[in-house]
Amino acid sequence: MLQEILRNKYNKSIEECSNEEIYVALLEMVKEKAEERSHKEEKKKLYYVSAEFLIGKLLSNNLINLGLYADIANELKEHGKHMSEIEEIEVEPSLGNGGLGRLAACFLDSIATLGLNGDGIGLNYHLGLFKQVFTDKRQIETPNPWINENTWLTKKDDSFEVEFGGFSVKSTLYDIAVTGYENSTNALHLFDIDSVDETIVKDGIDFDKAEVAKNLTLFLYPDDSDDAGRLLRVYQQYFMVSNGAQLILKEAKAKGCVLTDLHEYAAVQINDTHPTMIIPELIRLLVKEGVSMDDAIETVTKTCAYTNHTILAEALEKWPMEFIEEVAPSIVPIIKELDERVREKYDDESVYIIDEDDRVHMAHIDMHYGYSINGVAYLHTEILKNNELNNFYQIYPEKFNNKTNGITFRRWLLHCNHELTALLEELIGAGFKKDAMELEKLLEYKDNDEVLDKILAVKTAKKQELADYLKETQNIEIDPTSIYDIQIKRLHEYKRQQLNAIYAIHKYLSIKAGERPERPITMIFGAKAAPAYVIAKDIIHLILCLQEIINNDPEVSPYLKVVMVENYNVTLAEKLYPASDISEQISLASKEASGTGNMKFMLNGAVTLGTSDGANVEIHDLVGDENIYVFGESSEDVINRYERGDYCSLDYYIDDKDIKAALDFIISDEMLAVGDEVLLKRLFKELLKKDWFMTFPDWKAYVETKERAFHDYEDRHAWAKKMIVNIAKAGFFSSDRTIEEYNTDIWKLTK
Ligand code: 26Q
Repeated sequence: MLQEILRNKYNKSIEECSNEEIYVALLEMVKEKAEERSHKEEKKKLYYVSAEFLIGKLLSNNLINLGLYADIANELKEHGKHMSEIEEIEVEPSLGNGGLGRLAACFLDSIATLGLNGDGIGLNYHLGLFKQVFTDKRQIETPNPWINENTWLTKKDDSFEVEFGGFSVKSTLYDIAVTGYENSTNALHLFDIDSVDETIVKDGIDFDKAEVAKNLTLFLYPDDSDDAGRLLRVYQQYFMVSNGAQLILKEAKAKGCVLTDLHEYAAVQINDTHPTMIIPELIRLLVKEGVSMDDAIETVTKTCAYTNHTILAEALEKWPMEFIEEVAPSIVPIIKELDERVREKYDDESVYIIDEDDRVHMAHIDMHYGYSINGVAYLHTEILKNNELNNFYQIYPEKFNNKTNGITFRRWLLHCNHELTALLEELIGAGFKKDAMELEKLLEYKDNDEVLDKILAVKTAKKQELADYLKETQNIEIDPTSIYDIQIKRLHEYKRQQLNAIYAIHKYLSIKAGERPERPITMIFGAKAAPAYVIAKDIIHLILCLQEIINNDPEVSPYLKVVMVENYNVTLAEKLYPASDISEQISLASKEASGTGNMKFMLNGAVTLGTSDGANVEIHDLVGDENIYVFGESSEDVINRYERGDYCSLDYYIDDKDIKAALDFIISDEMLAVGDEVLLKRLFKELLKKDWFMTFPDWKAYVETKERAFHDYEDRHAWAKKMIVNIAKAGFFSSDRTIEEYNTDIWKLTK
């Protein structure tokens, strides 16, 4: 098949074509095939509106979903080429920060796979999230261009006018096809403007913030941003939702929708508060078309649903009213009207939309003027109901519901782990590819020594592959017979990479003191820090210093290695999950809404070492005590401690000699010889004097539990059994299940 395509396009054989030529030919073919499968429109449509879609590379996934992967891969192989080399040509679009953006991408895959009528709406950031480079053991941010002439983007004819304060712009729409697995094709709509000017970027990711028309869709904002960028973030949000709202109304009208029946034609899922302004914008547009304010509010409330992804108070968006006055003056009267109506009904300032400092609480708009509020894991939703959003739960108990996150098995098993997929197919047939719950059939083999050996062999092969890759790309050598203990996620104090890093110091010191581990350990980190998040960057510096000291110490490096991979992204994740033995999920209990990496590790046969937080709780329930390593305080303990306000990290430093030794090492001569004194001392002080996310109460339990896991690893068959149970029980975390639940409980689309 490929032969013929290349012959027609270039008049060359496979052997004669460069990898780039093959990539371009496959891209074109996939785009055509995807187009052919476009589905017929139903009356009601879901719009998943999100500031982020972290879609990853698309070629192989699309080939899998179109049912073409095996044939193409084989044909390439027959002619001396390899699919992985062709994949290298594609540039990964970095249109997301982390979990929330990747979740949106998994959801699009499942929506199309289930044949649901639903599209994504977002922004076409030209440079996406920054690329991370390590220089002098620090994170440096550089631009990450991803759009070239060979792109998945297809320019469409739709264009809308968006009015900002004082000027307006016209949008251009680009679509990316979303291929469902053996099903229809949906669309990811990404809005853009033609005037964006990439040449205004200077010095890293710094750029001239003055001219909105030139920088509107230039970058994706990191999840914690400096003030200068905040206004532009509001411009981006309003641009996204105004386009989205206009597209939604256009499509509904084309189907004959009477505007007060909008909810029968559209369900709008608001992915965290970033797209919240779509509520006042839809109301504005309906009123402009002659619908009364009362009716417009009622209809929009029946159309929009909100997902909360965080319990960190500082991450809940509150925009100064003056920002909205400058960016989107036409929705200001609507927001004020919405606030007035709340004030008339409730005598409780904490549920008002506009607070006494004239800031607009975006989540409050969603909760009053949407019909559904969901958290992303059981524990998270409980905390929302009983703590963080309790005031709203009192008012609207019927709106609250849980939708435990999920991941697409097409990318996180079929694509990234061909070896495991093949073994599973050999053992339990191919049914799990369509119905993830069929993975449970694997349990039958948990005491079968031959199968246990095969599972271990797959893991070893993937560990070797990662070792080869790291050697080739980052010149780092790791030992595939060591334990791969991996923590990969955005850098944040609540995720507690610092706890893991301090363990590395502790282990280093104990090996120096003569206590060798039973088997060498490779600690792998991957994380980007928001550019303005000082402590997060100091933690990266700490890890990179440890990498240098530990890996170059001949006494220690045979037993312990620390590796921080550069520019952790979806593509790297696809190599890391399959190679992992231990999945570090060590957030401070109550703070990680769900986590989705935890599910990807589990699916690839890693065993979780984690706190009772987010979806870890559900993993624990599914696999049982024997097949997970849980430690640390409960979310209740942590919430109570915050309420008491009596946490004092210094007490732990004084009372625990291991903590003291490890912390002192951060500012030891050895560290200062390789690191920056200012950064290291600042971090030392932070951990001792503040430590807002409470690193130390869980220290003892963490060390003990981790050592127990390392020890258990030595009984290879017992460990392989744990791997099997984890894989077998991962079916619940298929995003197909999550999307079925969204549809049954919230969207109610016909299939
Ligand atoms: C807000 C204002 C200004 C600039 C940026 C932001 C911003 C951007 C991104 C705030 C938050 C985010 C991303 C949040 C996120 O990724 N949350 C994660 O969502 C996952 C999917 O539900 C969960 O699994 C994770 O637990 C949660 O941390």
